[in-house]
Amino acid sequence: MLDEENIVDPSHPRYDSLMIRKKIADAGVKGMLADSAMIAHGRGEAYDYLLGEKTTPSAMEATKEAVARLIKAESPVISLNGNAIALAGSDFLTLASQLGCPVEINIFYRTPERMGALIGHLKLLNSKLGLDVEILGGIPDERIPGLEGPRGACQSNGIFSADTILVPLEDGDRCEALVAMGKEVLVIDLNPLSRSSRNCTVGIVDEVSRVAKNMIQMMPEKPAPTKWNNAKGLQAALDQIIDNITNKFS
Ligand code: PTJ
Repeated sequence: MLDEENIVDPSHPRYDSLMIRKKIADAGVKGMLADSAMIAHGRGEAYDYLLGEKTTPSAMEATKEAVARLIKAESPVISLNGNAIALAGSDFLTLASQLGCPVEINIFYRTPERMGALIGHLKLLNSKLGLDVEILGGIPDERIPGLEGPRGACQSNGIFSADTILVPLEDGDRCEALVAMGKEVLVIDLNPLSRSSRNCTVGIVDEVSRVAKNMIQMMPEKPAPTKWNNAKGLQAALDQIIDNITNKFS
């Protein structure tokens, strides 16, 4: 394991950010991640920096809307990829347990080795947390129409039949394919300009581990869905970035 914890002092101004990065590095060593995982993470970090590295009011609203839709759903599923599991695996299992829904591992760069490492990691977290959340994805028996190759593989009792899916850090193709299947797609992505953010039902422009924690806290409030305007939420995130960088040095 990388030893940044002993190298970086907690008083370092970027301590939290460096520790989040360490989670990705450690999960990479365990074989859980795609080769490009750190690049994807770096892209997210850059947007997070511009957003102020905290949950904005518009992101909190979008998170609440997503929670409301997950509660109202008949068959919700939390789709998890390598980065989401590395950064917020425990919290997504907790959320799934609150919702009474399964999680499904659905990865872009699918290999048997990575699937084994990710399933093993989630099973370990399940038992550490004393939870019994169903972990799907290991035995795919269906395909997401329009997605070629191993990345289209999914389970009939999970993503394939779900009416509402929470998809953190999704790639644009898969988000579009899930929307085309008629599902409500709730995306967590720090990039408000990404295809996933633009094409989903509710886009949460915030860091995945903060969102997972916020969702867990909101669950007991049982929020009700509204008529969500996704474009308005994304524009608010962009406005926040513009506000944060305008006249910085004048
Ligand atoms: O585990 P796999 O095989 O499914 O692969 C996962 C990655 C993330 C490597 C793969 O899906 C990928 O390459 O994703 P992209 O196309 O780079 O998109 C990742 C998106 O997530 C980007 O828009 C980033 O801004 C965003 N992002 C990165 N880190 C975070 C994030 N959003 C929220 N929280 C983060 N921590």
